[in-house]
Amino acid sequence: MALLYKADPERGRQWAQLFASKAPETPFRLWPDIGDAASIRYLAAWQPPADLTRALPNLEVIFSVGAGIDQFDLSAVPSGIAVVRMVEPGIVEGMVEYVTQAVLTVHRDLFDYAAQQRERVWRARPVRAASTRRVGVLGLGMLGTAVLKQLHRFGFACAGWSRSAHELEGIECHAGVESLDAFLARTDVLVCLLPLTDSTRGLLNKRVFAALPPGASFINVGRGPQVNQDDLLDALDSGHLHAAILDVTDPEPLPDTHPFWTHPRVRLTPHIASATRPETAVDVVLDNLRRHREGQPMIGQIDRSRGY
Ligand code: NDP
Ligand code: OXD
Repeated sequence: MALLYKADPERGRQWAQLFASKAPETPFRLWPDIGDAASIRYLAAWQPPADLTRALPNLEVIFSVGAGIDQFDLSAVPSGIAVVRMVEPGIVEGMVEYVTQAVLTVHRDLFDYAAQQRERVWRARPVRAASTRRVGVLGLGMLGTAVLKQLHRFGFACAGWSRSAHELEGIECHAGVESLDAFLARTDVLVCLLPLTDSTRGLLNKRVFAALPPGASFINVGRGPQVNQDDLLDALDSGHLHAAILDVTDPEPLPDTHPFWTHPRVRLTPHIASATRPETAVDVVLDNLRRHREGQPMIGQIDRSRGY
């Protein structure tokens, strides 16, 4: 009943040490040294091996080493193999930090001050109260909810949007396509924390940007293909949108010639908003292994019909 790890080798070594100390009875293999392929029942991966069913004939569970599972081709994963996304406190903490700094960057006019600095201009702008800035988060899952709770503590006027109805104290919750326009119309800073699925691919397009109030800003920490990048560029260049902070793009990295690299009102980071932390992730995986052995539902098991 071995677990095979196939992702970043450096982190894999940390997983190996943690497994050795916390669960010495569970054989741990680090890709590409898989040993007896028939003994591998669990795979923790960013990308599974090609020809999965032949490579690992007795696989029972795939754990994504990230919160997203869109990197997997689910059509190549037999329905009997459970797919589990990473639900662990380290990812949440990192994402709350990243989105908080991004919202504060916009809120405290740091794009304007960067432009002023380039021109050697020393001029103060009025400081707005957080309560007058309306933040809207697309996605009310593990990450969207944690981010909104922190932004609510800062005093921002907070709203979220999801597929099904949610209730969160102090946060205006919208659900479903029919409520998207109302959500966008009240949003000065839009944050995307949606999973990439057939329904969210290309969702952030010119129609959505036009539905935001003039001067709104956009932060993407979901996935690059959720955004029509040409539409985003047009919305920035027309002045309708003030700024964009993008941790994810399509492709990653963008080609050298892409206008986002040098756009004065775009800030890019290389998909680092948040990352799984081995020290907390291994506990979650070990708990899920126990649940799986005992026939209990695993935390983070995805619903294939929804795609997340
Ligand atoms: P969850 O599965 O916990 O939450 C997803 C949320 O999105 C849910 O609220 C869900 O609605 C909502 N949703 C899904 N599809 C739709 C839709 N079509 N319309 C409206 N709402 C929808 O995911 P997480 O919060 O854990 O993670 C979100 C994403 O963040 C990941 O999939 C990944 O892409 C990205 N991510 C990025 C990282 C980075 O470093 N940039 C790091 C980690 C994650 P409902 O509640 O109704 O189900
Ligand atoms: C993730 C990511 O999904 O790193 O965890 O994007």
